[in-house]
Amino acid sequence: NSSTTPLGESITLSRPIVLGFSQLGSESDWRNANSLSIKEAAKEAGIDLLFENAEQSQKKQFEAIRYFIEQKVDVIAIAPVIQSGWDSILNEVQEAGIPVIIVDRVVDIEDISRYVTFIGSDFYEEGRKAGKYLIDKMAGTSDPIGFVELKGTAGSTPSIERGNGFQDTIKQQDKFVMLKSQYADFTHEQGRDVMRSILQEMGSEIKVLYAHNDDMALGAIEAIEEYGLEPGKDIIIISVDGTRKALEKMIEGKINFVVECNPLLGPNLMQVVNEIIEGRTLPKRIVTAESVFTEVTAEREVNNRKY
Ligand code: GYE
Repeated sequence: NSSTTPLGESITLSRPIVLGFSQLGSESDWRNANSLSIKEAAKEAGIDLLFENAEQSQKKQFEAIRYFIEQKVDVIAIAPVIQSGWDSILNEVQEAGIPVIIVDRVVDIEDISRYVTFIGSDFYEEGRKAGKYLIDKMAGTSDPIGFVELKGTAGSTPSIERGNGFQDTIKQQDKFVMLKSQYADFTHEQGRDVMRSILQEMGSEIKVLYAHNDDMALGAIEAIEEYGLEPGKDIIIISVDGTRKALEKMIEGKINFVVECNPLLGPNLMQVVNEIIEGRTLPKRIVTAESVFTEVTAEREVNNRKY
C-alpha cells in the first residue's frame, strides 16, 4: 500500500487514487462546466479529488500545487491560468516524484518531460474557424470592414491562439480592418465594460465583434443594445465556447457564429489518471473533438446543453 508512485513504474494501489487538481478560476460558464465535469468524473471513477480554485492567480496555483506535494497525492493535474512561469514549480513536483497532467491550457516550459500529457483543445484551429466564417460571411462585399476583438486573459493559451488563428486567416484579405483589440479577461462584466468604452469611441464604425469566449460576447451584447445598435445585425458577432446562453442568443439572432470548445474534460482526465497509475505510456497530447454552431445547429443542440 505505497503512497508514492514513481514516474513510469507500474503499481496497483489497494486504496483509492488521490488526485490534486489546481483549477485556474471560475471566470466563465465554460470554466464552471469544466469544474463540475471533473468533480463528477472523479466521483464516478472512485478517485479521491483534492480540488483547489486559484481565482485566476498563478501564485495561488503554486500554493495549491505545493499543498498537493505536502499531501503526497498520487497525481497532480493543472489547468494553468497563463502559459509562462511554470518551470520551477514543475521541477519541484518532478523532484517529489509525482506525475503531472496539464489540462485545458498549455504550459510553456523548457523541459516537457515535466508533464506526462496535455489534454485540451486546439485553440489556433478555433481561431481559424472563426476567421473562415467571417471571410465567407463577408464574401459579397469589398468595402473595408472594421472589427473589434475582445481578448481573454493576457498570456493565456486560448487568448493567444484564438487571436493568432483568427488574424492569420483574415489577413489574407485587406478589407478587414482591426479597430480595437482589448483584453476582457474572459468575463461577462469586462466584456460589457470594455465594449461600452469601445462603442463610445468608435460607435457604428464597428461592423464585426470577435469575442474569445461566450461570456464576453454576452456582456458585449448588453453594451451594444444599450448603445442602440442591434447585435447580430448592425454588428456581426462571433464567439467561442458554445454555452447554452450563447446558443440561446444565436437562436434570437443576436450572435451569428459560435466555435465550439468542449469543457467536459473530466472523464478523459480520470482515464488518463488511471492509465498513469497502471504504468501505461500516454501520448504527449490529447486533443478534444469540436465543431461549430450556426443558427440552425444551435436550435438543434440547445436543449442538450448542460452548461
Ligand atoms: O474558452 C473560456 C474560459 O481555457 C478554453 O477559458 C478555456 C477558456 C474558455 O474562461 O470561456
